[in-house]
Amino acid sequence: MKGNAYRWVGVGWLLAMSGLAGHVAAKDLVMAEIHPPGHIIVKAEELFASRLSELTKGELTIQLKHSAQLGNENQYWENVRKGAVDVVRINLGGMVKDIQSARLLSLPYLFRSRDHMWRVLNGDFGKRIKAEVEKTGAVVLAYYDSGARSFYTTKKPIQKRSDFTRLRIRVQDSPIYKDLITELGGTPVVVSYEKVNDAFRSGEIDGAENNLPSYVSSEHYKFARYYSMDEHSSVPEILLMSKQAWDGLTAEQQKAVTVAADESSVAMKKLWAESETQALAKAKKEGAVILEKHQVYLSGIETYATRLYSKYITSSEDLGVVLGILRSQ
Ligand code: BDP
Repeated sequence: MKGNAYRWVGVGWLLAMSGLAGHVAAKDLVMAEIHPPGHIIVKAEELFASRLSELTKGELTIQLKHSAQLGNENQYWENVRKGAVDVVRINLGGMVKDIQSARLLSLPYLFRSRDHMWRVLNGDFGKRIKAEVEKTGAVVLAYYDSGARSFYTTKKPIQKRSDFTRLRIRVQDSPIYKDLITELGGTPVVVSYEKVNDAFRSGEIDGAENNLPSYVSSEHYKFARYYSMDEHSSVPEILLMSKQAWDGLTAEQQKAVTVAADESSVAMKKLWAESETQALAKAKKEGAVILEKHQVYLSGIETYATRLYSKYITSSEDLGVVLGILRSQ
């Protein structure tokens, strides 16, 4: 009797082990995001997370730390390269100090439309960004839409270049944005995204710039109700995984990560226009004053903004690249 019992325990152990053979330990990947739930970017990330766990049958899950729980985007960019966080979504505008292709992409008035931007990202230029970023220790998973960024101000709308005089405008921590504001005649003030409302409240800034979904989701419209659609830049978002986390995945898991990221980007692209329309409607409903593109005297603004090209295009190769983008259909 006793002998039989031992045999059964032994068989059970063998069965359990055979079930485990070939089984890959589940991993919970930590992902950092500054936006709160409800923002279209977070919706895309939720989709990425659910598809990833579906495709890997629960082997890989994403723990999404939204609303800047893990700090600001500068820290995310640093930490993803160090392997201190597994996945981050940041704006390419924040990578300008380290990545030359991000610098070129941040040049004002480079793209004529979202379609134009996507064609460039899906072509050789997208490959160049990927290669440059991957040299720094992060793996590019996908790009997300970020629409066009425009200026918004507290006291009076921006309609022409001289309206920038004496205005302190919040910018991302990017030399290009700082130079842009200076060229336009204002004073740039670097403030991280999650502190912009405080900066408005304390009077440290008179304006900022962003796309419509972020303008509304961040509630900047409560402080700066004049939104002038000058659409000076279209810098996409980028989804990155640390090289360390990536190398710890099996080839199958890496494939699943790529597929899930790609699907979330495609889905988000479809939802983007709708999210802009909704943000615009909400801004208007809340009393924001929207100046359409034709109400802004763009030629003056553009002339000064595009002076940055001579500073940031530093080689004949890059000149060729930028001219190629400007001329492309
Ligand atoms: C938002 C981007 C975010 C940027 C933020 C900003 O999604 O990545 O950091 O603007 O202006 O639209 O800092």
